Amino acid sequence: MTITITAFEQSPDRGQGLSRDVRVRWALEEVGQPYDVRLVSFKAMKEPAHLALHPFGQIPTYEEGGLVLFESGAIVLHIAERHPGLLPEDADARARAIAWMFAAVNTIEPPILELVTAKLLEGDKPWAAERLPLVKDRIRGRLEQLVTRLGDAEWLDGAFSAGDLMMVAVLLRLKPSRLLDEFPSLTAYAARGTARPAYQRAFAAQLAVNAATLSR
Ligand SMILES: N[C@@H](CCC(=O)N[C@@H](CS)C(=O)NCC(=O)O)C(=O)O
Repeated sequence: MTITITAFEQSPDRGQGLSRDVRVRWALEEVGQPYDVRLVSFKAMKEPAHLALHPFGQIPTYEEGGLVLFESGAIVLHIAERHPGLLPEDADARARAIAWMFAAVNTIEPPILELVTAKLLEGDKPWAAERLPLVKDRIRGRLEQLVTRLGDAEWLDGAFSAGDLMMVAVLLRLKPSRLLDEFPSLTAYAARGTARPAYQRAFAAQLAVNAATLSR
């Protein structure tokens, strides 16, 4: 069955790979599933046809036969459960890998998103300069805990899993702020993720879209 995902017609990051379709592309590349991409504009995302797929008018979405999914974490979990390669066979190890997926989107990503809000949406507020260091320190606190848990390991829990895929994708969102540079072991962890051929293919595919739209 054909898999179709949605992505930005023109990503605000101009192809730096920070938009959330990249994690879905990456998962599909890891498990060797071909997929089609339907590009949507910001305007189209808020129109009924797209809202029928995604109640919040965002990307990515995932369509496969009669199945429609939204939320990048849920989509990656669906892919990982349907195809071998992203979740361990052992039931306990599988549960732990899924816990890391939740940790990525539920514990690490929220303070990172707060930073985006503080800079882009609230940067002109009179209290912005005072708030920014607090937001950054909250991220640092979480990253320190992650450093402790990762230790000298290559991946978070044994072999590379969907938990690492989601965690690396979330950490990459720190690129513009350079906060990740303060944590060499996490920088190296993210680099191991982005060195994977599946990530490289996913990144190249989204970059090609953005390069094409920017050159128009
Ligand atoms: N929690 C959602 C967040 C989806 C999301 O924020 N998508 C962004 C692109 S990365 C988007 O569509 N932004 C446009 C908008 O919200 O209008 C997920 O992980 O899929």
